[in-house]
Amino acid sequence: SDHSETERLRERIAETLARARRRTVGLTDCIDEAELVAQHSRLMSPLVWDLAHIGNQEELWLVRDVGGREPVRADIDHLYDAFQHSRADRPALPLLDPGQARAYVGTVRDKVWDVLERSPLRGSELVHDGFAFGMIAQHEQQHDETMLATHQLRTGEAVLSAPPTPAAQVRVSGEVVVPAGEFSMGTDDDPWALDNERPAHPVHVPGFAIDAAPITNEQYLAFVDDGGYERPELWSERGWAHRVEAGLTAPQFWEQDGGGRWWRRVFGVMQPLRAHQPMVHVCWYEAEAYANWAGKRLPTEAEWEKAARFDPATGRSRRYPWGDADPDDALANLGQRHLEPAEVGAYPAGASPLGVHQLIGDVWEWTSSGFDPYPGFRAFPYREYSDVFFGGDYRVLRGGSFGADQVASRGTFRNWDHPIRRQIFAGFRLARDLRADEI
Ligand code: AVJ
Ligand code: FE
Repeated sequence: SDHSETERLRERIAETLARARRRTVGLTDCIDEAELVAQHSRLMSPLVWDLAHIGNQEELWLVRDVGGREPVRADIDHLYDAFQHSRADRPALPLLDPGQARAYVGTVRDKVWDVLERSPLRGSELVHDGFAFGMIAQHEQQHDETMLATHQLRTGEAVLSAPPTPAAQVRVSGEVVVPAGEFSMGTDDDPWALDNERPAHPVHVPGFAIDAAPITNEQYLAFVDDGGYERPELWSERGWAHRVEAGLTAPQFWEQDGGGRWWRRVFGVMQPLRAHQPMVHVCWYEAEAYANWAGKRLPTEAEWEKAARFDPATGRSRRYPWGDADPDDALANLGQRHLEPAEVGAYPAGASPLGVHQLIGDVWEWTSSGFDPYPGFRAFPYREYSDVFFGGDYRVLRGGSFGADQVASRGTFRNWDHPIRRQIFAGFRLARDLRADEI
């Protein structure tokens, strides 16, 4: 019945919000107060800013807007408005201290439980199918992934731990050909899809080949060993200028010892470079140079999404490479269940019908596309989520990393960042046009 369906939705919202909060608490309870307020990198906020910002967004949308309640702390809105202060400037603000921030997010969440209990979860567009609650859960999880990146940048003793990633079950290599044809990109009916994923629209994609798996450490190391970082002809003009200015010589967090062996620092622990693990922590320019070296290119966003969603048997675009079912731990490496990407071949059940593996989870994948609106885009519910970023100097990333929660990862989900950023959990796979004899 309608009634029990609404109650099931209410329960799913409560679980999704609670999962996000457990993660937020885990990321902020494991270090001392001095480290919560410290600036671990000028690219990142102090963790205590993310914490209170999570509460403030939740207050703005769920307590005040959906709930119609009195503000909890209207006086602090400006401190936690991401557009008023750059990340680098946030440590100097009169922020809530860790104890105050914890109390604040707790007070807000208690009110949200009450708002959720009373919401019909339909009626206005904002609450229809629980959209606003889903949006706020995605917001918290996105900041949790940002906080996880702050943890990776932090120096000092390791504080996070997780079980090892599953081993490869199958050998995956080479490319998959995706035949030419139209597919439906974006969505109208995924209830928690954000504004930039909408509306669904047909896109004709010429035939292309795409790597069956993300580029691994071993593959990327061959580029490094072949002088990839010393050969300007492999880089675009802007890419080379950035390579020189930033002094890039290898992916972030890679270190070579005196014996020539490569290591990777993973949340404070040095580990020998794992050959078959998808590589992570490169900027878009490094991905572009690798592609030039390999004689290939990055996929466009439409190519990536077609590879991830198009079902050749029915012609339909699905939610995930494996179908419409939610991810689980046999399908994808998501949700900070592990602290690194899993080896190529670790998720055969998560492959697409054409045999493209690990599109969802493990690493965000750089595409060649800038961040632009789909035809018919409408900003909802606020311009500052997507609209103000369209047409800027951004590249779209797809798929979600080991640090992305399933609520913020799906075949239509769009992430974006500046082409110089590499503290995010980003890698890539390559694509190419088909040769005449392949069409
Ligand atoms: C979509 C990941 C680029 O973190 O800047 C968080 C998500 N928007 N708060 C970001 C977001 C507002 C956004 N990204
Ligand atoms: Fe935010």
